[in-house]
Amino acid sequence: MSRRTEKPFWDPDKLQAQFNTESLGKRLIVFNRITSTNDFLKRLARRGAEAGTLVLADQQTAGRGRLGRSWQSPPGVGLWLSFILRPELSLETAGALPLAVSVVVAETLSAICGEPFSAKWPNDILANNRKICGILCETQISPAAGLVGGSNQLDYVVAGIGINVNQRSRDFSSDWRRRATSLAMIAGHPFDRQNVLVTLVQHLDKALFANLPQEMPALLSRWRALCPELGKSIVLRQAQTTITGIFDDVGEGGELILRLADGQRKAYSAGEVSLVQK
Ligand code: BT5
Repeated sequence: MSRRTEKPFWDPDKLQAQFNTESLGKRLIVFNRITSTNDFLKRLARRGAEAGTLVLADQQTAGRGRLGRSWQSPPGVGLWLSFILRPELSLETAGALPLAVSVVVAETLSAICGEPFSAKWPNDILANNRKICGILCETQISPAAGLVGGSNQLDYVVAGIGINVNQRSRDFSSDWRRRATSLAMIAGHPFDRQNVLVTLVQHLDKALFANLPQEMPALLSRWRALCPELGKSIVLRQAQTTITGIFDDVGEGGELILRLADGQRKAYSAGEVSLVQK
C-alpha cells in the first residue's frame, strides 16, 4: 500500500478492485507527489520487487525523459506511472519494449477517445503531430547465473509512461506549447483520469504480462501500422551526427533500419526522427 503522509489522490484499494488484473497493479503504490515514479520503482526493483508492481503519482517534481531531459508532470491533469517487467526476452529483443508499450498505449487512447494516434520512433505517441505521451523504459542487466565470464541477461525493465490527459494549451510552457497536446485538447472535453487509467492498466496487463516473447512480433507489426514515417525519407539526428535515408523498417530489437543513399541498410538504436521536408 501507499507510503504517504497526505490523503492519497486515489484510493489504492478501490483502484485495485477496478483493475481486476492478473499481474499489473497487484502491488500498487500511490503518491500525491514524488520526484520520479521511475526512480522510485528502480530502487524497489533492485531489491527484488515483483513484475507488475505499479507506481502512480499525481505529480512528479523531477519527471524524466531520455538522456536526462525533463518531463513536465503537474498535478491534477495527467497520468504519470511506472511498472516493473521481468520478461524472458533476450537483451537484443528487449530494445523493442518501448515500441511494445507505445502500441498498447496508443491503441488504448484511440479506443477511449475515438481519435487516431500515431507512434513516433522510438518512444513517443503523437496526436495531430503533437506529443501526448512519452515512454521511458530503463533496463537492468545482470550476469547470467552459473556462467563465469559468460553473457549477460535481462534482469528487469522499469517502464514509465507519461500521458497528458486534461491539460489545456495554456497549461504547457511556451517553448513547447506548439509541440504538446492532451486527450482533452484532442477530444474537446475533459476525461476522468481514473477511467483512463483503469482501461490502460487492463490493456497493458493483457498485452505485456502473458507470453510477451511470443507476442512481440505481433506488437511490432501493430506498431508499424501506427508509424507514419515508415517508408518515408527521414533525418535521424544523433548527438554528433545527422543521417538521412528511407525509414525501411524496425528490427526485432526495436532498432530503426535506415536505407541509405548507396542502398545499404543500417540499424540505429538511438536518435530523433524527423521527416525530410520537401
Ligand atoms: C520521453 O522522453 O518522452 C519519456 C517521458 C517519460 C515520462 C514518464 S512519466 C512516468 C515516468 N517517470 C519518469 O520520471 N518518467 C516516466 P523524451 O523522448 O526524451 O522526451 C522528452 C521531451 O518531451 C522533453 O525534452 C520535452 O521537449 C517534451 N516534454 C516534456 N514534458 C512533456 C509533456 N508533459 N508533454 C509533451 N511533451 C513533453
